[in-house]
Amino acid sequence: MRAIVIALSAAMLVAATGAAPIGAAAPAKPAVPVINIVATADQKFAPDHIVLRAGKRQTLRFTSAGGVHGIVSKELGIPSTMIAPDKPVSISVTPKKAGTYKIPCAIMCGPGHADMALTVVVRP
Ligand SMILES: [Cu+2]
Repeated sequence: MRAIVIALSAAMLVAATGAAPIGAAAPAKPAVPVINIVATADQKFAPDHIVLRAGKRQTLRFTSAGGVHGIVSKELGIPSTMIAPDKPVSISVTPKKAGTYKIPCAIMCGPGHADMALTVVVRP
C-alpha cells in the first residue's frame, strides 16, 4: 500500500513539474501548431488574416521586419506584447469563442499605424 502511495506521489510530481523520471522515455509532447506573423516596416501584419480553432492551443510567433509594433487582445487572451526587431515573441493562445476578431496594432509605429490590424478568424 505504501509503495502505491509513493508511486502515485511520484507520478503527481512528474505531472506537476513536467519532469520525466530518470530512465523513462521522454513523453511525446503534443505538437502545438505555430503560426508565424511578421510585422512589416510599412505597418502591416503579414499575413494580415489567420485562422485559429476554438478550444485548441496554438502559438503565434511574431517578428518585426522593421519598426516597433504591438499586439493585445483581451478576448483572445493575448497579453500586451511589444513586437520589435530581433526580438521574436511567441504567444500561446487558446481561443474560447468562435468569431472574427480584428486586432489593431497597439503601438504607434508610423503613418500606416491606424490601418495596421491582424484579423483572427476563430472557427468552432
Ligand atoms: Cu502600429
